[in-house]
Amino acid sequence: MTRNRRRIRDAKGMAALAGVVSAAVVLAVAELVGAFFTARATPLFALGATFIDFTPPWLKDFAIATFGTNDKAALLVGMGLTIAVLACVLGVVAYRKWALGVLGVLFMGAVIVACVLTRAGVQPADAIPSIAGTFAGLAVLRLLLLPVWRLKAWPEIPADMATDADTPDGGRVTSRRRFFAAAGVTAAAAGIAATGGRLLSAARNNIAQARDALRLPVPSRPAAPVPANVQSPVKGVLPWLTPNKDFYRIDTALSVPEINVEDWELRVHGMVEEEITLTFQDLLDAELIESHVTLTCVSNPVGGKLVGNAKWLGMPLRDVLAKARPKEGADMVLSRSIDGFSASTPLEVLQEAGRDAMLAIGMNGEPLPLEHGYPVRMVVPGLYGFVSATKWVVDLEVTRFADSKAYWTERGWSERGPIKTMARVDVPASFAKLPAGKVAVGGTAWAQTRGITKVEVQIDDGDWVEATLSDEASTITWRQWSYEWDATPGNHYVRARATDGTGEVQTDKRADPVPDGASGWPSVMVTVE
Ligand SMILES: Nc1nc2c(c(=O)[nH]1)N[C@H]1C(S)=C(S)[C@@H](COP(=O)(O)O)O[C@H]1N2
Ligand SMILES: [Mo]
Repeated sequence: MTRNRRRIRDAKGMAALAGVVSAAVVLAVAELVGAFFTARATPLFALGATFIDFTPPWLKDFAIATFGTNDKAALLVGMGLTIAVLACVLGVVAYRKWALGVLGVLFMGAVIVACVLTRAGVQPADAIPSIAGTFAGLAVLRLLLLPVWRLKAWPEIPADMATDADTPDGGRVTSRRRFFAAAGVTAAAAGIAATGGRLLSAARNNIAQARDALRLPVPSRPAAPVPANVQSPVKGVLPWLTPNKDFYRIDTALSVPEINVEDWELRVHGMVEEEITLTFQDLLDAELIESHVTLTCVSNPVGGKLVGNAKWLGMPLRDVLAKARPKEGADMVLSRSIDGFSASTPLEVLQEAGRDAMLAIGMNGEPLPLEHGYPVRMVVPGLYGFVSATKWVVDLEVTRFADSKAYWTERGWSERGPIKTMARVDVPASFAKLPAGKVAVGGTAWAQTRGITKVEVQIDDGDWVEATLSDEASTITWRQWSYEWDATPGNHYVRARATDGTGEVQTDKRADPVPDGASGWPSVMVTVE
């Protein structure tokens, strides 16, 4: 390669690096300044949140199927890579034609500001961190490109010189080494600024501490006692009561909303005789109930783990609605979270006496964990989470299905979501290698509000054989089961199906999660040696 072509290639590489470092500065400065603004208003989170809102059902499904509950980490990594590639291109463009580069950076800045300002609950001032970041990034891009331009202007000076060189015009040409050092120091400073911003915002708004200090009241109606043998005797079947730390988490919130209980308010309005507003203190003072309820996500594939069982403490939604007195003709409650998610729940379900639908403040004896909706969420037995379990809930609008659509309904999912009867095989695991002889098979099954009355197991194409059911705590919790299989050498399929309290047998008809929940029989393939 001739020396000149090499210099051009080097210069382009340096310009691309300058672009990436500048992009890091945009994000870091916005993060630092953003510590003093709404927590969700920094560029990375606003971009990610906007992307999530435009996610079509098949992509959401794919993301959950591929990354499970790490879907958010995957999104952030994907976004980081996309931003890096764009920044390389912008760096080279700015190097070639500065004015065009400036336009490009300002355009990206405008996109970021638009994403920030369209989030729920932000104010115009929340654009300031992104604007500050954009201009800081532009300044750094200019500073880093200056030596690259000088290098181009003086082709007679060897590009790989060890130190800076004087030029005949009385100026200096920075060495490549100095350029890389400057880029490295700037990138490190950006990393420190971003981390500092995160720490600062955590310190300024210490919701985790407030949560730890919160004492929950004693319920007026405690949970019904749990029978002794709800747990399947088979080792490896997940615990009947899901610990909070293991409870699946599904939501569109890229950063968890941080709400002070002093600021929390729930507005109940729409087709009601009396509009009411509840404070957190009102909830603490109300007659609370406690109930074990199994939550299930509509995105759960057959055999999947997006289901969990906890003891919830809260105010019956029936009581909340009784205060507001819904008007004739209303058939739905649209619940909204502070970050713009919404769910449509049939009004009659929320008013049903035996249902235990509630505004929950406690989960397994603790205040709700931040990721599970602190300080207040909805819990509605029998319905998938996307149409009922609004976390960080702040608004209930009594309305009609004909008049309003919920978040996921607007994106191709169903407007209603009763949970389908489903069995799951936990043990043995898929592709397990087992010794021949007695093999313990076990799992769980759920059909919230109908209950589970039978679980059957089928080996390969053999007869369906009844499994042993563990005790039932209630029809709104899952029920575990076990079965002893006399395994013979070879590859085998182990299938299961449940029968619910109405006598209906779980369908073998396969359906994808979109639009109203997966169906089909779970099946694990094992090798017996
Ligand atoms: N604010 C908010 N609430 C939400 C969601 C959401 O995206 N945002 N997702 C719902 C869905 S799809 C499910 S399955 C449940 C999951 O609750 P969990 O994360 O506590 O298990 O929350 C529901 N509540
Ligand atoms: Mo869900």
